[in-house]
Amino acid sequence: MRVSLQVSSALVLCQAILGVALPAVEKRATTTTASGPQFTNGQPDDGAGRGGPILGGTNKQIDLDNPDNLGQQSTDNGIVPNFKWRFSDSKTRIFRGGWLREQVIQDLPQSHDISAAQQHLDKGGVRELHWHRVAEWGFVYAGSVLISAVDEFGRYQVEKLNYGDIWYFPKGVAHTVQGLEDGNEFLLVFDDADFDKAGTTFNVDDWIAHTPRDVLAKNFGLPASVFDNVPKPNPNIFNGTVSTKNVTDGPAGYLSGNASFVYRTLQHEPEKVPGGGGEFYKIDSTNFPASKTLAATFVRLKPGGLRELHWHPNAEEWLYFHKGYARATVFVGNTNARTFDFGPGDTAAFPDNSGHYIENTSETEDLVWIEVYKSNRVADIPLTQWLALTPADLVAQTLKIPIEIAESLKKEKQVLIA
Ligand SMILES: *[C@@H]1O[C@H](CO)[C@@H](O)[C@H](O)[C@H]1NC(C)=O
Ligand SMILES: *[C@@H]1O[C@H](CO)[C@@H](O)[C@H](O)[C@H]1NC(C)=O
Ligand SMILES: *[C@@H]1O[C@H](CO)[C@@H](O)[C@H](O)[C@H]1NC(C)=O
Ligand SMILES: CC(=O)N[C@H]1CO[C@H](CO)[C@@H](O)[C@@H]1O
Repeated sequence: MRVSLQVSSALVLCQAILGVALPAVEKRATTTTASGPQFTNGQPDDGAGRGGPILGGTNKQIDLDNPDNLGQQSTDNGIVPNFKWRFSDSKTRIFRGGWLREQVIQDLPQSHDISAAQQHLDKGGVRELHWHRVAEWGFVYAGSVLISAVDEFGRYQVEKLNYGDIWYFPKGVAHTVQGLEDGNEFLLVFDDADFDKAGTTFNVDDWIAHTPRDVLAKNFGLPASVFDNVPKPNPNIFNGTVSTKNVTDGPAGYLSGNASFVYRTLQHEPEKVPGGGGEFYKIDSTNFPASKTLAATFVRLKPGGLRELHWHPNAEEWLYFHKGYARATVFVGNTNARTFDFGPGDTAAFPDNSGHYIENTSETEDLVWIEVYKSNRVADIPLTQWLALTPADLVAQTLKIPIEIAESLKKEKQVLIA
């Protein structure tokens, strides 16, 4: 009674402010409620008396893509911050030679450990020579690129990378990347969330342009006029021609074997996935020794598959969704949980140690994503394995389930359940 009184006084107020009558709205609300849950129609209405239609401004497409933001999951509870960022909401910086769009802590404040970007290089396009005060990790998902790097010992590496290949440049290692095919694109991940902070990236021409000319002359033993055409401001990405020169005679040799900054994911066996739900590659310092501050997985989950309920004892989880559609609920403790819907180009950061799953919500399409942790290793504890390796009677008493069920739980990690 009190509710309907409030509603009708609100309506009267609206009518007074807008100078219009709103009976049609009221009628639509009643109709909506009568026809079952409206989440997949983009309305926060469970069809059973909770919620109602959105009458104000809204982005219909985003509502349709994110039914869980509309309250679809009745198991969600509490105020849980947003853990998702769409690269499509980033400002794309366009250059001759390619483009770049980032996700930094100012975009996704819940990503405390990691920032990231998608970068595109045309054939011959160059991400100019530079270094960072943070480590850089890259995953090629289209075309192929040339990477070139030099470390503190004067060791160097020049390699062509293709789909699925990964690079890791430790903090401070000098490097550059060039696109080799008609279209080349990769994911960049950094082990610091505040990537745009001053003092994070150092570009070669920016430095040269801001060094006294007499010092340049002395440093290189060359006339200062050699550097008259160094671009100001530095372009970041520029169009160029594909490199044909090799580096030779490095006094400290080539970065190979365990010192290599390159890991060719698909040339290795995936991890064992007893659950049979897809493929799971782990790339961390146990198989890619250079990658000491970032650990990753590359996952393909079949339609209907589930990345089993688990948490990570060692780190916050950063995610990039490459293909397909997903749903994940993040349990953050103290009765609080929130479900998110993900599609291609979405990123996310799940809090350190929060419980979660990832489900493929497509009937037909594989779900492909990348997880990155600011850690030297990938680590998880699955719910099922935990319960299976705890005295069955304690599990049964805690969850009020039959002891036979507690005794039958799988002791091996399932990882991806079909
Ligand atoms: C880069 O773009 C500029 C401007 O269009 C053009 O003059 C130049 O020839 C291009 N360079 C290469 C290597 O394609
Ligand atoms: C550069 O090195 C690659 C790989 O070692 C070799 O195949 C290629 O012929 C070399 N190119 C030149 C121009 O020396
Ligand atoms: C390379 O690293 C792996 C894994 O850390 C280690 O088992 C192996 O002994 C190392 N090989 C060499 C030649 O150092
Ligand atoms: C093919 C298949 O089983 N797809 C499932 C994907 O996940 C959603 C739930 O998130 C199910 O509704 C689909 O049936």
